[in-house]
Amino acid sequence: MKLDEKLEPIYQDVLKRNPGETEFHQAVLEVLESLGPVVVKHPEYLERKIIERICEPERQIIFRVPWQDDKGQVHINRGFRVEFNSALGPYKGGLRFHPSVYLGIIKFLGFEQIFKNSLTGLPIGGGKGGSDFDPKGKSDDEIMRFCQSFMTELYRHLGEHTDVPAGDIGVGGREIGYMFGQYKRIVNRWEAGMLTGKGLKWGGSLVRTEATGYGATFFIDEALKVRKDSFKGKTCLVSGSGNVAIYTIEKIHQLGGKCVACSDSGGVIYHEKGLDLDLIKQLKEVERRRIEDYVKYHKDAVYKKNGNIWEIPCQVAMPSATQNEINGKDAALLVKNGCIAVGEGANMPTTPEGVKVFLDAKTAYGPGKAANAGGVATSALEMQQNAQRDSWTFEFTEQKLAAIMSNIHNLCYETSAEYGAPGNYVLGANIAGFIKVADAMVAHGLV
Ligand code: NDP
Ligand code: 2IT
Repeated sequence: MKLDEKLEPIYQDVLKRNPGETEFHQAVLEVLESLGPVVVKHPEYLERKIIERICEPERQIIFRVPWQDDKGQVHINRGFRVEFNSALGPYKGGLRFHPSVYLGIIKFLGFEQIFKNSLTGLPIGGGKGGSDFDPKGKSDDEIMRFCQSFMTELYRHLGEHTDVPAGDIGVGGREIGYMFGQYKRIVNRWEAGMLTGKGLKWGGSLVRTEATGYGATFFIDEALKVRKDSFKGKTCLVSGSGNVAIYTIEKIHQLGGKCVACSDSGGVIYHEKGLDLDLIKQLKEVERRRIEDYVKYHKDAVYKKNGNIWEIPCQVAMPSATQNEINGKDAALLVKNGCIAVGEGANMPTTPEGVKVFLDAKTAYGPGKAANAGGVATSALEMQQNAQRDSWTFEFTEQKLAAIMSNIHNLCYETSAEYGAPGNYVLGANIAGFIKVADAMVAHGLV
């Protein structure tokens, strides 16, 4: 797609100012491609340089994280927090611990987060952080020491009204616990609202663990409803086998679909009669093992080392592992094999070539910033409960999540229709997410 001539120089400037950050470039281009008709309607966004400002993080923090392993060896990692945009609320977004993390990854995630958080309708700005630390194979003590060292620097930038991190790849309940403990110790305050994804016994919210996967499934359920269809009887693929994947599988099964495959960075599990979710939870959440062990318990399942999950025929695909995991070829294969809906639990899991294939095929394609917004939305519900010193029931919180996802779906659908492409959720999400932030920035003056 060609960029609007007024937006092209802005994109060129982003390329020049952020050399080598390819994922960030990709995320910016995808949003700018949708904004052509918006700046025609709203020349004030160009006059006030709103887009240039949105592409420049408000603050970027990079710091050293020294820690000692169980043998006493010293290791040095790099920590990041990119506080991207606070027009709608305190910076909000997860922390990712993965060896592939560098500034370009955190900036793409932080940039996406601005629009995602805007779509939730809740008062949260956009931010993201993390480290190139690799949690794989580390002992519990090593994880704790790393989290403590990470928080010993990051704490000074956080606070319930300033910046509120949560989990992402490699960061779950255990890591949030260690970081909360260290923050509390340093500031000498029990400040529940400074982190989300907390344990249920100390300020966490029911449904936060399930929220991203459940929410992505609710979004696609809404998109299927538009087509007078549902999950009932659908064969589904869910990539990954972490937090988002597990609760996507759970909700799909509750809605009558059948997930036949999941994966991790080592390979793919295919189980034709449907995945055994209790076993996956036991292996991944309780024992922290690899997904290949699944076949030790189910002789009729197959494990394909380095396999490509997208080769398996399905009607619904839910990429829930990482960025750029579906390329143009994978997308074409999915469509050819009868896939009618794609819901992105992961952030930016489809390459630009893949997105084009889905849009051309009129696939019900829910981009990450809309489809996976249930996680951060439920984080905002956790903050609401913390502020009220209250805790809500599972049913009440899940109903709120379902309503939020339905609203996001409808907002994206209506916006896509208003801009002449009904059902193009990429356009709908980018435009609706952007306009709310842009209007707040106009209202706040030149800051
Ligand atoms: P987890 O760490 O719980 O799980 C990640 C899963 O993805 C693992 O199975 C992992 O396999 C796989 N994976 C990670 N990196 C790669 C890679 N480079 N190649 C292949 N597989 C990979 O993370 P989450 O489930 O929390 O996050 C998954 C995705 O969802 C991410 O894109 C994240 O940004 C997004 N997301 C998460 C939210 C949340 O609330 N947690 C909210 C919204 C989006 P392995 O163990 O082999 O590395
Ligand atoms: O990508 C995401 O939205 C997340 N990792 C969740 C962020 C949050 O603050 O709950």
